[in-house]
Amino acid sequence: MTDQPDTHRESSEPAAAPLPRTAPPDPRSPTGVPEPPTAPDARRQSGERLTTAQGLRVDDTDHSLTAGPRGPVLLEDHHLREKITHFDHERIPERVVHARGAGAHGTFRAYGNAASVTKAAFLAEAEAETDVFVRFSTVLGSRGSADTVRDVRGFATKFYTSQGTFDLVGNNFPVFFIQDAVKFPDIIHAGKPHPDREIPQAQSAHDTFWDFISSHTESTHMAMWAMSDRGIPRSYRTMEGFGVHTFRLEAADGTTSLVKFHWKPALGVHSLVWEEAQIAQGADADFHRRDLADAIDAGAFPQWELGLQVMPDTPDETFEGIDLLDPTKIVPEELCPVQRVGIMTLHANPENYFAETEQVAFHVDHLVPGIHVTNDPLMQGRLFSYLDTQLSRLGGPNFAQLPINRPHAPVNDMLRDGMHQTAVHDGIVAYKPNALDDDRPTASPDDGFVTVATPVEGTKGRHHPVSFTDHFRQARLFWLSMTPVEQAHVAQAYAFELGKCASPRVQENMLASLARVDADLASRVATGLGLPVPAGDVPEGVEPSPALSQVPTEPGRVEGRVVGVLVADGADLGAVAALRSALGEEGVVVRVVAPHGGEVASGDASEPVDRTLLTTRSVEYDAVVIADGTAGTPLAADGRTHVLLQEAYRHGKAIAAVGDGTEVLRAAGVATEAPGVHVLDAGSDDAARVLRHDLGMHRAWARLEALAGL
Ligand code: HDE
Repeated sequence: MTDQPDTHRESSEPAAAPLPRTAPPDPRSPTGVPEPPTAPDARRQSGERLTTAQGLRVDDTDHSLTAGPRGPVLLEDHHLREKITHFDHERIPERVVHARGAGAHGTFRAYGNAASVTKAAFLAEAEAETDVFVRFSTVLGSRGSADTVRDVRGFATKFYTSQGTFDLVGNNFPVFFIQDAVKFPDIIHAGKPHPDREIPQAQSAHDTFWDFISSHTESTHMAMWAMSDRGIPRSYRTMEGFGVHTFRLEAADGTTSLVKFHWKPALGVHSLVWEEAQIAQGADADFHRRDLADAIDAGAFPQWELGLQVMPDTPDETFEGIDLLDPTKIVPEELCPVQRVGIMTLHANPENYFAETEQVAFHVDHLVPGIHVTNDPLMQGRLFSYLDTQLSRLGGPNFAQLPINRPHAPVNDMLRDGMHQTAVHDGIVAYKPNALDDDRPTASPDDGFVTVATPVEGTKGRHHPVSFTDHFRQARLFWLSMTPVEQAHVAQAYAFELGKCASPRVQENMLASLARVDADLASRVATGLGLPVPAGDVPEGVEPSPALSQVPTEPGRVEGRVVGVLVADGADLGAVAALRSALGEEGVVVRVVAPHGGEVASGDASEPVDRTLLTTRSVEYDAVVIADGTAGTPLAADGRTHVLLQEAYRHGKAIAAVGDGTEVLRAAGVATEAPGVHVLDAGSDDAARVLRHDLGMHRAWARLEALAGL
């Protein structure tokens, strides 16, 4: 590569030496593979001067070339035509699903304890560090849709390992709606906006979605997850992730196990409440994207531990009666604990959304030695779909050469030419075996990827395995595992979603399904819809899995949580500064909210204002403080203050009123003697302590219970 121009770099400088014309190809050199993405030159434009795409310096980019000051624009203006033509082609097709996403770079560090189950080096070698890129997403909405809609979230991780790229293309639910990939177009057609008016956007609350779910009882379990608080995460940082399918791992000694992948967030698993999610769709449609980027910018790097549920590789591929090839089933953690095998830290935001987050291409079939797929029919269909969709989305077969997709392992692939080829392959040999290049590059029977030898037999046919027919047992398991508040949210979510359906038949069909999960659930939803309560047989002897509940038993970590402090000119600003400093030590962000922008002042003290009553909404805060000295100020009289406090109260958030701030709380009609509402004396420095505790518990659960009438 040394005397050839770097084909990836755009520069104002003249090209380097021309391609050598007479030197014979060196048969021992590797093909001219692109520099790995860590080589900065390959990715950057350079030079101080504006140029055309050909490197020609531009004299003026603000005026088209015209014949005279009032004359027609001339076709010969190459700069104008190039600029507009390129702009006309700036957009690429959005993903057919998971179009809306947010990404981040990071590192995965292995603990080394996975060596007993896999020979994949990035998992097996203690302290091995591997670069990663993660893309979180919603599923149904278009690229510009809101973040906080009720939906499944994608959680796709690209591990740039030394043995090649491994992609774990997972979701924040451990199960899927369907058992066979052949139904994927059907469920997505049903979930996407109705094709006549193209509404509703990014919503499952419509007839076609529930028509599909009610007529596919295998979807009942996953729909329970979607209707639970898991469907509206507080943050990407507070989501679990799941590989969903069972994988087959292979250790260095050849033994195999059946394994499910889990991501466990360091901050715990937390969600929004539904009204909050709805408000955020308008108040800050980029709620999750902003939260992730802000946290990384602030140094509150999100972390997840990677966990494995390891099960014996038996001929029937079941565990405790659960068919491990059925993607609508979980293996409860109480039956098979999740063993932590490494930790991922996201520490850098993408520099360019399009280049990285939009162009990244994940594939379930990007595997490394030691990790194998299974015969889960949903997984098998995915093996086809991802490459196929990327060929059209990214415009040809060479998207693996894009910086974000390039493996960090050396590539020598003998794939040639095609649209957007950026490598300059040298030599004349691109076939195997060959004599002209001493049969290079060589295959690696010793440490290459060898498909694990599993027996295959059977009769051809479109089969319906009996072990895939139990559709309600685990839906009930999920329901029984929820606390009363969480159950209330599930019932309310069904009543909302089905309440948005126009077809009574769809509503009745879905109620009939719910009656086979739990009589109380079906009755609550039917009452909400004003329909008769259906009867149904529920599975017997179902044991709950307490690990599925999100209600914490003790306070967790609070980095990146946001506390809003309501102030006005004349308020006790010393206490605000003290609160910021005390909570800042825990990584909590304190934002000053005032009636006006600029600064608030009190005596000699002043504080910069982060948000005004016009630019903020309660959903931006995990807890709210009303400073002493705010009674009788414009803040206290403003109706938006009242709405903010009422919402914080309804959403179970911690509220601390200091000194005469209590009067503001009362004026808003908020109870001062409820769980998680703290009335503190003027001058008290207790706010940081009580908020630290309450933020760690995420919500005042007892208040939410009372509000739900439980
Ligand atoms: Fe996907 N899925 N999927 N999916 N999926 C795509 O690939 C597909 C499924 C998941 O941030 C597409 O490049 C089929 C399960 C994520 O770029 C497409 C089936 C799980 C992402 C596709 C499934 C997922 C995708 C669209 C049924 C969790 C976003 C764009 C057999 C384990 C990745 C693309 C990103 C994206 C097909 C089911 C997760 C069309 C056919 C189950 C996180 O190829």
